[in-house]
Amino acid sequence: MSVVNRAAVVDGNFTRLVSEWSSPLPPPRDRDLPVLEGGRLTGHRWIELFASQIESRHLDYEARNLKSKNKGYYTIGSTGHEANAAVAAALRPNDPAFLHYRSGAFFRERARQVPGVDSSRDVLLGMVASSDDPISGGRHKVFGSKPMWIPPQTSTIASHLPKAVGAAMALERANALGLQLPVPKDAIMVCTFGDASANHNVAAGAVNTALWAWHKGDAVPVLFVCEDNGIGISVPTPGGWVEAAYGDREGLAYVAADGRDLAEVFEAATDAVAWCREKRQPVFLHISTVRMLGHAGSDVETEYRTREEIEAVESLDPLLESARFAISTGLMTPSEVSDLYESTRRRIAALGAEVVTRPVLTSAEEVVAPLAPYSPERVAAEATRSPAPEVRGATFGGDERLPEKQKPRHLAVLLNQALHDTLLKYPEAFLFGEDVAKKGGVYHVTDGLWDTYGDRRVFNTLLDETSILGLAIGAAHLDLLPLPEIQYLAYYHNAEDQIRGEAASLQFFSKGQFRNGMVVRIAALGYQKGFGGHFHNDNSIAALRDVPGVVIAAPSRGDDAVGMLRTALALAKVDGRVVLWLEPIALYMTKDLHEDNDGGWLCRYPDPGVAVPFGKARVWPCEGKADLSIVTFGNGTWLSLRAARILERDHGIRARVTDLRWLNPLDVDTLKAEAEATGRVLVVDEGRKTGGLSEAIFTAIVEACPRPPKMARDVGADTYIPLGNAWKYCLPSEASIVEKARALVRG
Ligand SMILES: Cc1ncc(C[n+]2csc(CCOP(=O)(O)OP(=O)(O)O)c2C)c(N)n1
Ligand SMILES: [Mg+2]
Repeated sequence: MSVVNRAAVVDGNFTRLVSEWSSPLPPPRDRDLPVLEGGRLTGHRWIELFASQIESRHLDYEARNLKSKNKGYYTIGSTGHEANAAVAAALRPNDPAFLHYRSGAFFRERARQVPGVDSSRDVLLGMVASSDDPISGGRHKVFGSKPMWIPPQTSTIASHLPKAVGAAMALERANALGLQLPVPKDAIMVCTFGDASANHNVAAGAVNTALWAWHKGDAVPVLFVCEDNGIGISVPTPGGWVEAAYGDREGLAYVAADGRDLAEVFEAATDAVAWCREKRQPVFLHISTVRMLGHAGSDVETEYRTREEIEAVESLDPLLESARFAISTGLMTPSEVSDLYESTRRRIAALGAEVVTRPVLTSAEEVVAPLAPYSPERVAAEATRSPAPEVRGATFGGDERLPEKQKPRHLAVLLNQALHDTLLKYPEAFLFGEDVAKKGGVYHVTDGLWDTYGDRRVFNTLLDETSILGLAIGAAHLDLLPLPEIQYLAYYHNAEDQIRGEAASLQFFSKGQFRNGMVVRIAALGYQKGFGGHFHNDNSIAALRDVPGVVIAAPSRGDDAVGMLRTALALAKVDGRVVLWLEPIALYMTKDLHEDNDGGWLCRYPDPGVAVPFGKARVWPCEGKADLSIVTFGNGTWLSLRAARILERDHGIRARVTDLRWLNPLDVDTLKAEAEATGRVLVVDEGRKTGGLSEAIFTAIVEACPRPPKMARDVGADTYIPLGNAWKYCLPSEASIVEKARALVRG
């Protein structure tokens, strides 16, 4: 009983039902009338939805056909779920839709509402991974479309729910602020997902977040659509579970419908959409469906379902149900149904034959092209654009109180002032996270922002990093500028899929048509005296570094932080880049460099219009010819500058020090220049030995220099950071830098 045969069986069931129809035919029904007593779906519209169901089904057959010829690469289908066409019909085409992989009929139906989209051809282009695929350009088979307001989603089930909730929450905040948005004020967000996915902590968390916000009085216009086929690959969902879990939740309107009945789903979806749109309340639409033809073409269902069970499911095929309805109510004759079905088959087959002739991606350059867009001039211009002087004056409390007119201050203060300027410069910027509002953040970096800009723009979220990042992604989909804060680096790891899987991949899977530019502020790195333990001193950046396309910034001093932030925001704004912004906690309050009270780590606030160029390191040269170059970042910069002084004073060794500032991409030109300037490079990396930055720096130098310099590294141990004072044994120190530098110069 092969999978291909099951498709033939299901196809045959349909054609037989129609061709062998023997019951008497009723008189033709007026298609202008509703198909249900008192309902809102006319016969005409019902037939269109039926056509979308059929088209989606034939796409699933064609996917298998293409796969069998080794021309197609994707066979996860929508067979049995086609009633989701009625959900699309109940929505507007500019209600942003975050769809899972069984929303084929939804996709087709929305295309009916958007001129100029041939959705089936687009889907087929995706299946054959053609570079002509208008959404991903051959990078994945996804339901996505810019004109249809369907951002592409990844295969990671449930990972799109936080952004749907986030977009709904952001929409309401932006509306309240009167901001211009790319969707109407009364738009709602919709997300579709399966019954097994509804158990994922990310889904449960997203629903929880929506309800938490609703409970505290926020509007959250999000429609959760659970397409419940009772199984997740091979694992049955216990009967009644989805309703038990979501049917009776405070604040969650719940509507159920039988996915075999197109008209019923339309009525239920129309009610659900109207409720969500008018009340701005989260709504859960629970559609019972069946899953036919296995999880995917490669799934051999007989391994976990008996033939009788498979046939029983197939007998519940919603297309059979729709055909029966059409014929038995007089909406369509058997031959009209058959003509629709067969003409659609022919059209899809013809499209299938055509798409295989279309081009595919042929080089790594083409593949990566949308990953990390960078427009240097525009970014530089945006970074150096400053808010109007009078606005700044008014906000800071008079010209004399402008930050650039104040005495030099430490990093936390300058960051705080830069965030003030950011919220001034970008009315569409929102700053949010745990404890950032009234408290002003754990380290007071966001002090005063809540008082100045109000609760709509600076607000506390609930304690869930996945939701914080989901909110950022959703907000950015609406062209807002999110500044989420993650309280400590250790807790970024808790939610990193929202960046790794979702935010960072959006431009890749949409050829840059959708973007979610943001600056994620993360309090990070070690060396905190007196407040110890791994979770507040996490120094592991490997999981950030291997995310394609993200920018990683790590300022070590106040003036750089201000100038870099201006550029980071410009990258998010101009090129839609995701910037991971690491703030070295231990340097927040650091004032001195070499001696007590020398004020060596205090900085003047850079004038408006001054920015640190993207990807450019800062070099501290030394007097005379240097013996070595120290390359570092973050706390390592402060330590290395101190070590450099000791080296010169006590050992007669002269060192240049480079603060990379941008950890991704690396400033390879400066690395090369430093290597060539001294012929000796000591890398001081407070990250771990394995997966830290030192590996990348070594590699970059070796690749860039025809004659590589002598190199050594002083790095963090491969460990978690311990409590108490034992961390000192695990991270580079002034003394260890001196020692390694001496060895490098001597050896
Ligand atoms: C986070 C994650 N874990 C595992 C998978 C592999 N996977 C893909 S679909 C699926 C089952 C989903 O079942 P359900 O949510 O009921 O949707 P259905 O396929 O039945 O429509 C699994 C386990 C995945 N894509 N993402
Ligand atoms: Mg399922």
